[in-house]
Amino acid sequence: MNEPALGGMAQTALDRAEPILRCGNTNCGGCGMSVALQMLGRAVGDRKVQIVIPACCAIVTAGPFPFSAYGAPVVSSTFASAAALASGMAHVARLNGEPTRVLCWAGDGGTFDIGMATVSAAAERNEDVLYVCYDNEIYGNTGGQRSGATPIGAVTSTTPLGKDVEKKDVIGILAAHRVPYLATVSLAHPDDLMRKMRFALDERGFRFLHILAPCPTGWKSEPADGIELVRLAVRSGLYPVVEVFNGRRTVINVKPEMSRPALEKYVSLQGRFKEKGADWDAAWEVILRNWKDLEARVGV
Ligand SMILES: Cc1ncc(C[n+]2csc(CCOP(=O)(O)OP(=O)(O)O)c2C)c(N)n1
Ligand code: SF4
Repeated sequence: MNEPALGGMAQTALDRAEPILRCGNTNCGGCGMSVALQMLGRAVGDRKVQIVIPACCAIVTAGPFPFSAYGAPVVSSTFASAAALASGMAHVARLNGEPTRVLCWAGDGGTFDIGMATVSAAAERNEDVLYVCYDNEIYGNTGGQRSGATPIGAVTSTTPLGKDVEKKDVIGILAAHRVPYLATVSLAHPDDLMRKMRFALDERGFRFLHILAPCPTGWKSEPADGIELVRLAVRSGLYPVVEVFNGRRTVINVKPEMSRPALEKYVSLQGRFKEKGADWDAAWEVILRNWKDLEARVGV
């Protein structure tokens, strides 16, 4: 069976018996997390995986027992304990001599905020876990409250006038733990995405992937615009596509155009920035400052 065409990505045989995300799931149309799960299934291929999912949209995706929308074993965890649970499962797999790779698949609320203590602890101990955060920049599953990942200016159900503090630098936080591998992943750059997912699946120790995951429901955007939104976020410089090895060596994988019109289009395609009217100068300043920090890390 051949994979359907996927952007510019080379077509390869689908060697996994069934996708990680099966059809018939309940995710909203145009959900970026769904796209990311489909890509994960392709990256996993015939590797054996176990997935820990804390409270978030992705655990609702699993559906009611005895049915599941997942084509891999999934353990549902509390918000705060996903990384701790996955650490234990990875040790059991190692002690049993199994080749199983253990993953966490968590939202930004469960990563940037409520799960951060166990993420930090697992990263510090360098547990053999791949932690993936799909970041829809809100607590999507419970009505779209703001999280530490919500960008400044975005209207959420708890920031009706727009959030007034900046998004947390989760890559900086994880880099400070000196984990073997961490990367940001763009759904609009499938070759880079697939390479990173496969590398992260096979690498040992704590690995962290961050995926910007458009959420039409929370972002008040058209379901069909999700990938274009990610492309605009990358082009504008808002979403740097990078990887960091051992917390020290940072590589920029996609050179952005640093395009202010791309930022303006990114914002105008979403309803969540409309409340206050966008402060273009402030938004642009944040992007330029973040890039200066990033280039200092890279040593440019
Ligand atoms: C300790 C705790 N507080 C609150 C909740 C309710 N809750 C379940 S899912 C969720 C939102 C999760 O947000 P996020 O991690 O960003 O994932 P998303 O829903 O956006 O996919 C909340 C607040 C909970 N299950 N446990
Ligand atoms: S609320 Fe957002 S993240 Fe959750 S299933 Fe819907 S589109 Fe996906």
